[in-house]
Amino acid sequence: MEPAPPPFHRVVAHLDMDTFYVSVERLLDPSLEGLPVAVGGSPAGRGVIASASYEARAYGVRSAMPTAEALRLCPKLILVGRGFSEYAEYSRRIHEALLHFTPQVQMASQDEAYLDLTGTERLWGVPATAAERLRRTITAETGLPCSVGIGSNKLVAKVGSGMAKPAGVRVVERGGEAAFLATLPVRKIPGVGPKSVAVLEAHGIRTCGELAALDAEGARALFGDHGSELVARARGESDAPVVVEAPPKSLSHEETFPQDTRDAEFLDGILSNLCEKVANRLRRHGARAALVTLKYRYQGFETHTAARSLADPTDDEVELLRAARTLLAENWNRGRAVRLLGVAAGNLVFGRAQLDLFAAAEDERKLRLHAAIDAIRGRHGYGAVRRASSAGRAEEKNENQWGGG
Ligand code: DCP
Ligand code: CA
Ligand code: CA
Repeated sequence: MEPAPPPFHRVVAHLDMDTFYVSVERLLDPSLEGLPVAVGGSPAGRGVIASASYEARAYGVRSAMPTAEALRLCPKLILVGRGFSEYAEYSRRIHEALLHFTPQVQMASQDEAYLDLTGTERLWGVPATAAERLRRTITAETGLPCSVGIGSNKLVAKVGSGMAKPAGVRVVERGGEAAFLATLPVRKIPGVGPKSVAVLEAHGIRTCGELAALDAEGARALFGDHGSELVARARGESDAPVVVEAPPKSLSHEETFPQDTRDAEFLDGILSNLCEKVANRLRRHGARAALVTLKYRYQGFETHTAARSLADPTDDEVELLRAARTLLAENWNRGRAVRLLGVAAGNLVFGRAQLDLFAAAEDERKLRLHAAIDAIRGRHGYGAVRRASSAGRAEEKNENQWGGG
């Protein structure tokens, strides 16, 4: 008889950013550190709290609470908020930093992700080590605090990250899933909402352990076909896969100017900065572009694009810039003021470039330079490293993704 195959064990991590919106606000304005801060809608407009700092939570302020009520509980509450595009940008940075660990990344919401780290032990260490590395790296690269749970499936990893907060890690040992959940209230199980909680409580079931002890008949009596799955969840069992999104078709950045301009030097600086950003993201994705598209807008929303193929796909900002400059020179009607520029990298090729022998030394030098630049930008933002041509201009305002990204 064939021996039974060894059981297949997975290692799944769940990352969740701590007080995500508030943390982004604090990164952009460190004077908010240590204060009761919340991001939320205006109390007049019947807005609600989206994210609250721990200092605000100490007063009972919670997310989804009406802002007016939050202000009653905590009159000194500082309400902030810069709009969703800022948070989306950080979400993108988180995603790209995670791809550094494994391509097996599923963004589950703006501020959380699952990673399938199965088989990465030689690279990132045992689960406890990998989880701590993940936490530190994401915080180092984004400047934002986060927490990580790790275990044999998505369910325990997610509950684990919740328990690890703030800025902690929680490891759920293999085989210890049911024991890990046993004392927790049933509402901690992802997917168990207030309705299910009410049904369970009516039957005297409060903890995961009590739910886990239900037999098939009991579970069916309470929840029908769904019952046995619920009991399995209460035992910490789940085989839901980490679902990786398709790789991007293109990566792009654009910028709208406060005033329309014919200043060629200014536009060149913008192009340089956009190419730096696009190149940085290409490298994060392990992608190279075979097509560069320039987007430009005149007054009255009149928008054009022009594209250029590259003989050798690249992730180098200098090469992107060369193509973008040519496109601008060939297409821009210099008599007309420009209000937006964008650069997109398309026809992406994934995987390391084939280096020829003579180019290898030069390429090695570039790789090291890129790694150093990306590391500094990760820590200090884009203002930190600037080529001469993009120095000295005003900080960029609008920046978002366009094209097939
Ligand atoms: N969010 C929102 N509206 C809600 C809940 C959340 O806009 N009702 C936004 C704001 C949060 C972000 O999503 O910052 C992430 O949601 P979380 O539930 O993960 O909450 P936080 O990250 O703010 O706090 P925690 O540290 O508890 O995860
Ligand atoms: Ca969060
Ligand atoms: Ca979350």
